[in-house]
Amino acid sequence: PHYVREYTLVLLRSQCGSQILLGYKKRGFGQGKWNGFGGKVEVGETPLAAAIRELHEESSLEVRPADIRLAGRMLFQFADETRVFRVHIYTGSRWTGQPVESDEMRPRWFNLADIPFDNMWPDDAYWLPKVLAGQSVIGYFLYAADKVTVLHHCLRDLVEP
Ligand code: 6U4
Ligand code: NA
Ligand code: NA
Repeated sequence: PHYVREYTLVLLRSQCGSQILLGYKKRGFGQGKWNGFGGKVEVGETPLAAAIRELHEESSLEVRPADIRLAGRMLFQFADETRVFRVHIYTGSRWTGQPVESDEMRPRWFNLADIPFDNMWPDDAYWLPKVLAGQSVIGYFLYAADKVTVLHHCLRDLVEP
């Protein structure tokens, strides 16, 4: 049987909008890739609270709940695994503090024209441009066991009531 695990992912935009903050994942799942900041939602925790906590643990930055918005909810699966990743994606452009390297992540600002898609999860190339354009998305990606090949995907605009 398949089981769902809840995760978060935070993508911060510079105030002028021309850059995004990514982290180089130094260990664990997605090691060696650039990604937003995030991790597992803990028992009894809301996805929003988890997103704020993980951003702080991995980058030292602090954001207020009112300063990040839901930008997407995605399901990711691998053909050879029973685990389903349900990832709640948030964006924001207000925070306090300076990004600091952690055990898990090395933060770096990227110009929107220079996002390192070749060193990111391949699904990011599908949905991140939409999120950066201000859309919210909902989608599903099924990867082959190689964790590179996208076998199936479905991506739609998300409208929350
Ligand atoms: P620990 O706490 O060490 O067990 P770990 O297994 O390292 O956790 P963690 O906490 O870094 O995983 O969480 C995985 C992160 O990867 C979350 O921010 C969600 C994100 N993620 C998972 N699948 C993704 C995908 N296909 N595309 C993407 N981000 C993904 O852009
Ligand atoms: Na993490
Ligand atoms: Na984690």
